[in-house]
Amino acid sequence: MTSSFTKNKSVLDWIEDKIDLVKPDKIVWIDGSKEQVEALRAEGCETGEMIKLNQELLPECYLHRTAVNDVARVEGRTFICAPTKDEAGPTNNWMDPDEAYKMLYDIARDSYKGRTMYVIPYSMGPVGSPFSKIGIELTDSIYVVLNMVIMTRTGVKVLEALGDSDDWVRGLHCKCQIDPEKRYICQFPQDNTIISVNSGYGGNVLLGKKCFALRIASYQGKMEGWQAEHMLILGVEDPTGKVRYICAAFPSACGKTNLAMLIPPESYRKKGYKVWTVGDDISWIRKGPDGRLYAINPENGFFGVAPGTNDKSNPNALASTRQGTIFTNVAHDLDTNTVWWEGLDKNPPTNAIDWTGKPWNGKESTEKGANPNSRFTAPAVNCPCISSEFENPDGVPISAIVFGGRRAKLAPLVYQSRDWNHGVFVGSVMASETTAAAAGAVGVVRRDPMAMLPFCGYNMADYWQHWIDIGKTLEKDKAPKIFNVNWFRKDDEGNFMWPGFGDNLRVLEWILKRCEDKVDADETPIGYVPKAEDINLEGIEDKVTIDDLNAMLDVSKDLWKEETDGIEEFYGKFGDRIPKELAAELDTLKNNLK
Ligand code: GTP
Ligand code: SPV
Ligand code: MN
Repeated sequence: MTSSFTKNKSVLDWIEDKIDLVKPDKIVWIDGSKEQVEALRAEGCETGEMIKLNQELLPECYLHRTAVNDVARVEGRTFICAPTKDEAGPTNNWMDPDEAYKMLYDIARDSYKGRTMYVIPYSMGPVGSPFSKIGIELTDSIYVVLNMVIMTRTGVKVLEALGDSDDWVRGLHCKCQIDPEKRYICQFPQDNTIISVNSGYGGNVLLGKKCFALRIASYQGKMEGWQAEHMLILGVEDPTGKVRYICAAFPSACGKTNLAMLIPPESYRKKGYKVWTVGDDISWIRKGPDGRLYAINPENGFFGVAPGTNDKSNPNALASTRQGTIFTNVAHDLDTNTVWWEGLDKNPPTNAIDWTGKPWNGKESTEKGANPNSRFTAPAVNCPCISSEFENPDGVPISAIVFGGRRAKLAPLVYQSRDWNHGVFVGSVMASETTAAAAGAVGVVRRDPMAMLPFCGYNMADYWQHWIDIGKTLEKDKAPKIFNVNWFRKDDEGNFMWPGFGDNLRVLEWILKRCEDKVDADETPIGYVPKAEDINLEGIEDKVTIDDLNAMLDVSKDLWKEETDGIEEFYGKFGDRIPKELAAELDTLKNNLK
């Protein structure tokens, strides 16, 4: 094969091979130009894949509806195709690579007949940054192309940066018949390859995101000495103008986008506090020349949860969606040709189409207008609080790493680990209630280590070992401090105890003070917990009392003893692959609880 876009033989040979397999009518290279994007939007509207929204209210914005059986990641059909089952580990689905290729090629064969193959060269991370990695995704979906153009850096400049290297991630996506019985999302970490068939939804098909930037990249990081994590990155600017950066890992739909774009409470704003967004979902982390850990956001946009996003909860996210955004599976207001979702405002449209494509009257219907996992794909540049360091090829230095999840009971509002290894333990035993971001039951507590359960591309125990090993290379005063937070603790009536959202800055302030040894804490069996009076409640004294705070910070020995049984059972799945440092941490916890 020849092409005017690249002479890279590994690229051309691979594409030629895939053309032979899927047999497209036409091949289109995504060059990164505005004209091409415009033409694809128009074509998407002609085919009915995209709906052009009111261009005065929502310029360059479009709506897309996926098939009703295809609205979330499918963890049960996601496979790590490593050479052996052990390399994938007990928390991943595994398939033998040869068998997987054969099965996937049988499904994909001839599936582009009568269709166009789009070739998307993309960079995860700023083009040319030492952190960045290149991928090529082949797809037969205009929706995928238009999303990838927002979520990643695409086009000719990426091929130029690649040159004739064969260090790039191969991605093949085939819509096929969107048959849920033949839907497979397969990662081949040893081959830098991803194959996704029979889906058209977000995390299943935007292959740069979870498939590459987490599953493949976590494996690359293990081999190359860096880390790929399901973490937001934010900068907290204090009144002196100093900015300190925090990475935080929460499971899907547990508050990363919201925290990353936080608006400080009024009392903090008056003092001069600001929060800057570097990333809302994924961090690539490596040691910098000064011995500290640095992080970049490999993405270029936000694929955010729509429901609940409004001008109170997250005005920055809402503002990010006012231009150049693709909405997926939200309600379509026919009167204004705009979009609506639950929690946007108290005024649902009456003449609308719901996410399934049926007529919908929001004032009368008991059904939801938007799918609970409906999403917006918004360019990062739209975000009013985007960090000036967003494009910094060297990343930002990390002061603190924060883990967190949805726990109605047990986990206190915040606690700090005693040191790096204990922090890795805290991340490894994270548990959280499941959400609509993945197909399946919602609200079930499950272990989700480092929020990476569905995203770790190799054996989770080896991944923990990698964390321990990274820690060994860090000098004590340069290693980020590690914390755990829980915004979701509930009282006996089932109400959230902590107001959350902007008020989470109060907790971040305590975290940053701890990083600089500026505040004391109480030592408990699980780690350091704040003294209630050290969490600033200025402006919310009527909502949260010191007694409430004490209740949120409570560490119940009985509940934690039960928890250690669960941890022991979970660790048991990994046999003797569990790092000895983590086994020792579990022993320490058990002793502390005696
Ligand atoms: P993914 O994109 O799936 O990785 O999700 P995410 O982690 O970015 O979650 P997001 O910020 O979109 O939040 C998901 C849900 O959690 C939304 O419905 C929010 O309203 C809710 N949420 C976020 N922050 C808070 C908080 O501090 N308190 C409470 N109670 N809910 C929150
Ligand atoms: C998540 O589920 O964590 C997401 C959305 O960020 S998806 O891209 O579908 O994985
Ligand atoms: Mn996510």
